[in-house]
Amino acid sequence: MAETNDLKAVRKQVGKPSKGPLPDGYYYHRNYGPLPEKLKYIEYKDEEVPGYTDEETWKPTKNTRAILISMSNVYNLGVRWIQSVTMHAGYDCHTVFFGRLLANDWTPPSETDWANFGKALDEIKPHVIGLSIACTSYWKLALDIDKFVKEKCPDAVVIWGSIHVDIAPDQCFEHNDVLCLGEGELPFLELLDRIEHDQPFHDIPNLWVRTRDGKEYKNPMRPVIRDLDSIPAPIWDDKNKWYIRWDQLGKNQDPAFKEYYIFVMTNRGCPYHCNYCVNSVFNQGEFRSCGHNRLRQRSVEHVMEEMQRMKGRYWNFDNLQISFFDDIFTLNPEWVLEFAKAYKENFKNPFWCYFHPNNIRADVMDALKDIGLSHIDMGVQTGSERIRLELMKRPETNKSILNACNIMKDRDISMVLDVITDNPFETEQDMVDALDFFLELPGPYSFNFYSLIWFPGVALTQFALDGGYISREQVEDEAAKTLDQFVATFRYEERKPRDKFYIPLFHMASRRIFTKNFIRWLAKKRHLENKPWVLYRLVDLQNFLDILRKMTKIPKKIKEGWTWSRFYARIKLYLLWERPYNK
Ligand code: B12
Ligand code: SF4
Repeated sequence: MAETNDLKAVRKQVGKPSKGPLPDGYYYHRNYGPLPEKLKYIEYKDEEVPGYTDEETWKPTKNTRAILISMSNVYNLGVRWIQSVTMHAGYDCHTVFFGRLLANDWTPPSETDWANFGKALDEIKPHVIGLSIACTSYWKLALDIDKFVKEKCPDAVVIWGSIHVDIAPDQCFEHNDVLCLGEGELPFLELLDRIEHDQPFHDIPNLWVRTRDGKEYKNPMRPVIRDLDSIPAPIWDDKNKWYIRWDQLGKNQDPAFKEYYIFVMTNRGCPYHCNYCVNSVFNQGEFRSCGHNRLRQRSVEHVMEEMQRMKGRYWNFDNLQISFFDDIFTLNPEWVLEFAKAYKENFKNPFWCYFHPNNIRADVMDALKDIGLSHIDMGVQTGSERIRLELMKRPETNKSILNACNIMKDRDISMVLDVITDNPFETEQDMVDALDFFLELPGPYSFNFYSLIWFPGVALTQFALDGGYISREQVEDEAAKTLDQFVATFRYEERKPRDKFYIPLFHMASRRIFTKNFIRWLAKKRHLENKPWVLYRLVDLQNFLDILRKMTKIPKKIKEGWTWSRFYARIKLYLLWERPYNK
């Protein structure tokens, strides 16, 4: 393609049948053409392309330029993976991290931010613009960004991908002509390759394309990448990274390195199908037949290599806590044992990860504890077994949660349990049962309370809509509730008085500062429903005492080798994430 920004010629071709085979010598050839038999996996092989090894010396070898836009998310692993694959293949692919959100703390982009975004687009002059709608809550922002980029770069091909496209493709297709469903690495790469070679792209597997003459192509999906080692790891360096937030424009600077989190993903896929979660969508229909829900585990070496590259990048790396952001970290226990050995040899960072109560093995916990597991985060979502099993379609019983907690308690591993609040299906009896159960669990432990968000596309939302429990305006593309109330906070006025009463009691049940008898006694004082502030102040008192309790552990931590820098990083994390609960 000519070294020009004008893609009209390319666009005109869209819709015409492909003329003959694509040029030879392209590794993606094996992913191209008629779809192979279902679930017969096809892989991209890294060694077949020159590769991206060094940000200082790397130069694009192709003409097509692309931008990926990550909305309010400086981590966006999906986008980092796509950028990594396309830069390995020689494309000048940039990521713009537009805005930033962490737990209930979002401000819309300012006028200066939009102007800075315009400057970035002017400088990059992209042929392809990829918008990652990783969270439905940014739907309205996505539409604004889409309008802005189409005005600024009228000739560029604008493609949308990520979770919201997966769960609401029809809605997205009404607003944009090119969508990518499912994993984006290979379809996006193939799109760039087609544009590079002046080929039409209406028939790329995973893409939905509306051509200029109005024809619609909803192509089937290709099998998922089974061997995750066959694609390069997510990219973490300053090359081609932009950030726009708080009136600042950063060029060739990865904003993640200024943060207090390190995110690593070692696997893809979750075999469960809890009916409020995106994985329930991946567990059915075409997503399922492509293997989207299947566990795919990167090798230990692949993960270690990525982490070694991150080391030295982050300020204060050794003192930062690592978040292994797999849906469930321990799905493959043998892998975890192998990983633990390698981690011990190479890293000293504390870390945490998500666990499922049904996937906890004592020997695995021993190994993880030994290498720095700071806490586990386990989704139980409700203390009511009835709600968990029957409504949320989670498989774990109270007994299996208790068993998992006992394994942690015996090993002195801190536990954080995720619970979803503001569930209109919970009855008074469910709340009573939940409090009993939380008091039964071995304490102290902590809760992350999340307010129930009605994400489109998942069965629970449909059930609530069909039953008239919620209105269409409460569905997240309209409501954007996570921007303010993802982490459940006391200041949420719309919460039912009954939930305002029980949430602080649950909180008290977990920390064990107050006695169980005192909490049970409080639970009988139902008139406090109208004065929940009394309970909130008790939680404040509990938190204060809890901090004092934590401070008594400081000498032990110092003995264990904790530096001031590590304490500082932990305090920052506490302020960033844990405090909003009490805002
Ligand atoms: C890791 C993670 C995070 C991390 C990192 C975010 C990220 N996306 O990487 C952090 C902690 C920052 C985070 C934050 C939040 N998250 Co989150 N997160 C996840 C999690 C567990 C995994 C995402 C992931 O990395 N998957 C692996 C990668 C490879 O897949 P992927 O992101 O889907 O990307 C692939 C494709 O979608 C596609 N693709 C992606 N972008 C693009 C762009 C283009 C152009 C193309 C062509 C393709 C494409 O290609 C990618 C590579 O294959 C998911 C659950 C899940 N299993 O998906 C929830 C999930 C995405 N998060 C969710 C939510 C609600 C949030 C928060 C609102 C929470 C909060 N208030 O803090 C924020 C919102 C952040 C934001 N601004 O988007 C929800 C979103 C639900 C929805 N319908 O919108 C999910 C689905 C969990 C759930 N409840 O079901 N999250
Ligand atoms: S176990 Fe977790 S990640 Fe898996 S489907 Fe359930 S909520 Fe989603």
